[in-house]
Amino acid sequence: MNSDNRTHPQPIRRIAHLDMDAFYASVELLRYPQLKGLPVVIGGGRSAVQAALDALADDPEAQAGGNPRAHIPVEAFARLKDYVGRGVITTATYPARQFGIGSAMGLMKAAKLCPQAIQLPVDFEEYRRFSRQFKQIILSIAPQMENRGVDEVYIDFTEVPGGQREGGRVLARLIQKSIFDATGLTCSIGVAPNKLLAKMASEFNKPNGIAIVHDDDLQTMIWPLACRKINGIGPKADSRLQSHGIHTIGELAAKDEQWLIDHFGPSTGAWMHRAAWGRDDRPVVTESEPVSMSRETTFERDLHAVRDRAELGAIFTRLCQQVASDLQRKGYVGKTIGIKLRFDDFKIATRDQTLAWHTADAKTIRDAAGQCLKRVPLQRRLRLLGVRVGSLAREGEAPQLPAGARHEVREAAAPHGDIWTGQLF
Ligand code: TTP
Ligand code: MG
Ligand code: MG
Repeated sequence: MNSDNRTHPQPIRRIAHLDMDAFYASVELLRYPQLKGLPVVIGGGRSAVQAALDALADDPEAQAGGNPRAHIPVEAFARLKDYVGRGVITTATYPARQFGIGSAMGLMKAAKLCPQAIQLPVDFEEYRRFSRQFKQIILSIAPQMENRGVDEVYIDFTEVPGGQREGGRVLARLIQKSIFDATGLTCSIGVAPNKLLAKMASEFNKPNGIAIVHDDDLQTMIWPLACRKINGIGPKADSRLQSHGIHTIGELAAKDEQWLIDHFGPSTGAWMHRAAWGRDDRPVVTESEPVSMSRETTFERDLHAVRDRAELGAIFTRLCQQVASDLQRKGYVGKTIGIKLRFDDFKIATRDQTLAWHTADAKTIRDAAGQCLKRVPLQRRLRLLGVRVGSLAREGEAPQLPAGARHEVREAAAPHGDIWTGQLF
């Protein structure tokens, strides 16, 4: 395949898959550089770190550098051999992996393989922070990016300047270097004609590697791999394929499409055939930052504000809890709390109010939404109730309510938020 764009009226589709190396562990090593090169696993709740940090509180040298954690002696960290409990490993450093340790393994089982490995507890907040940071860097270079979880993304290189040079290697190198320079973290990138092949390619040269796959590399680079390497073929499908003597992607590709359809059904069978031949048209789906999050529900029967007060109140509270948990799960806080009502004549009313601080707290949202509700005339029966939180900011990037303080939810003086418009939702 021609990797140069000049002779083609349409640029060749080049899709990258980027995956961070030993992500949780690598983030931890940034603040514990003394653990570099050692077997380290992340998982289990307990931490020996706090006691060690307390011991350094009066050590001027440790406090001077801005990261006292870097001064904790290696001996002070918890070892796998001392672990008791049912905790599971989220990830392990590459030196730990040499002992056969990996994700999803019980810590006590791992202790048998490598008793001297250092154990650190998970700190999701820290991983999310670095996750946001590396994705921001990618977006500043290549705007067509699809989030695939905390440590990986797809990137459409097709139209990005330099995205076609050396099949994508030049741009991949630039992204790797930019992420490393800004964060100290390494990643691996696969660039291929589509997402399916890019996902496989990003594993080829892990860690800190780049792999380039073109259409005509299918036979040499993809077909020798185990079927499990296809994202979507899990252990169950794999063992069924094995029972038919199909172990590699090449063996899968050699099967008749109809045979696969007969054995795995029309949709899975046809998909397996396409995948084995390296075909995949799925676009890279970019997402913009949400401006608001809302939950609404249509009642099974129309409810009356007074006669069905208890039922309405319970539904209202649940909606607020759901929005709050949506916000918390996705890492957002919001400042404008709004409600939407639909009456039995299908007319819609909305009200909102803006708080002094951002929040993702269910009770605060419930209080503010309750104030909004008081501003709506409620003579008619209700068909629908909705709660919305807008003016969103990333958690940690908006001014937070001082610890211990309570949100002031105002009794709003003048109604604001037009009645009969649904545009807030
Ligand atoms: P992965 O990208 O699968 O693994 P990794 O980044 O640790 O290592 P690799 O270099 O092979 O990519 O997962 C990303 C993070 O997700 C990982 O650091 C920890 C977490 N995770 C779990 O919590 N449980 C799991 O079973 C897996 C696979 C990952
Ligand atoms: Mg990873
Ligand atoms: Mg990953």
